Amino acid sequence: MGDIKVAVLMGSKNDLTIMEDTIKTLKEFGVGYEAKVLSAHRTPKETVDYAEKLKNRGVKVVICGAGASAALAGTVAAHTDLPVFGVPIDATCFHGWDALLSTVQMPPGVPVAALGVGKMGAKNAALMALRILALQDVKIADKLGVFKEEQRKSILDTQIDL
Ligand code: RP5
Repeated sequence: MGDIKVAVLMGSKNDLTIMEDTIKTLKEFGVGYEAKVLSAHRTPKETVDYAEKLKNRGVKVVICGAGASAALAGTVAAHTDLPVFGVPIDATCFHGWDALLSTVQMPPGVPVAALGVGKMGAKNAALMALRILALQDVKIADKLGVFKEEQRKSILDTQIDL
């Protein structure tokens, strides 16, 4: 897969059932990624250390999935200049509302781009990362074009007689 272009973080190994959709999409496009479990609350020093080194390692985009009082994306965004996407995860009795609000409601000056809750957000986070990479990589841009066309056809193929 070559160089690591996208870092995929999650606050718990239990988040992998959602974040595997991010990883699957990046794999399908053949983009180099690194997946890691790091918690803003439970491994704060390691999270900051990891975030601070990302840019010099050549990583271009960061995707963070977290549930509950989801601080992972915000913490990473505070410690890197790279674009950071947050995927809120349904992990508590609040069914993702807690993580959504934590992720989307960042103070001005520390941007996190929040995706939808759960698997749809996980997949779209990968697609957004690919769109950013595609600005400077024509191969990824071409693959995104093919993906879009296949998606269009698959919807048209599901028509039913009414
Ligand atoms: C968050 O707390 C994690 O991202 C996870 O979604 C949630 C619960 O963590 P576990 O108890 O499953 O490790 O930090």
